[in-house]
Amino acid sequence: MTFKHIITSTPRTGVFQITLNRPKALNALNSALFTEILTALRKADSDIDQYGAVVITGGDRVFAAGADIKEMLPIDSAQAMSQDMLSNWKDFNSIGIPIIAAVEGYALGGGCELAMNCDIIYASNKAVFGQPEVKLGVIPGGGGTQRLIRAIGKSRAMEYIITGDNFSSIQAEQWGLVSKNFEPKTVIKNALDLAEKIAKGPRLTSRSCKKAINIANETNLQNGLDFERNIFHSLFGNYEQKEGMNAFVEKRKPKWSKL
Ligand code: DAK
Repeated sequence: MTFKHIITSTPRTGVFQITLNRPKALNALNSALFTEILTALRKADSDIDQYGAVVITGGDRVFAAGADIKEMLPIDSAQAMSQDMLSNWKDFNSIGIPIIAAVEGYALGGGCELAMNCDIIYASNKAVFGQPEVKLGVIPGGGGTQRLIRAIGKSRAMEYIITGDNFSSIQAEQWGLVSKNFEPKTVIKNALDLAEKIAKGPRLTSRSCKKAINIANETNLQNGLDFERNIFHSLFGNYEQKEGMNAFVEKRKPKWSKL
């Protein structure tokens, strides 16, 4: 599988890495690039024997400075609506494999939204987040108004989306948007370590964790609890549940891979 705007690799066993590769445009997310991300994600998602986790990164300098402004500039609202512009972003939500964003430098606009689409965000302590769309005369369109409020609360989301001001990775960690901060240029390594740890674990079960946690953002507590219990029940009898519980009883390490 060859791509123009991303590089894919398998740097660790079970780990699929996607590196955004439009450095001259600060990894601006044009529609072709986003389609490539989805294609690559589907590939990793469809092969649970090969892959247990994904890392998405922009490399050591920048994560992504947003959707491609030059691509969007000439579009009018009739075209945006008739083409359902960038609507394939929602397909990201159907990916079951855990995804870690490794953020260095700017994660702005669609870049911040791409990171928030991922399941875990690791970032450099010098990384910069923001939803500056208001300064372009638009609002966030890739989930920013919906996901930022859930991550950092209403008052902060209002302040930063309405002003378009950036916020630091240190703030992002304190507010719960970022899971952990690291020294610059060490984020990818730390993200790969985490991805490898997840990939070495029970892969069906980690996907089930992801599914259940994501439901919490989308439904009320009672429905979420019902959903969680249904997933819990459904896991009984599968290889990972038998192996995990047998290993505990037999006082040995579980062997998660059947290969
Ligand atoms: N789009 C296109 N090109 C970009 C870009 C972007 N978002 N960001 C940077 N570039 C390009 C610059 O035009 C420049 O290109 P050349 O002039 O060299 O050809 C090159 O990258 C280097 O940028 P700068 O010269 O500006 O670099 P600086 O270090 O001076 O500044 C910066 C870095 C990140 C502060 C600055 O580039 C900047 O402010 N960039 C724009 C940030 C921004 O406004 N981002 C939000 C874009 S709107 C949706 C999904 C997603 C979205 C919408 C809908 N749906 C699912 C419906 C998302 C929308 C957005 O993200």
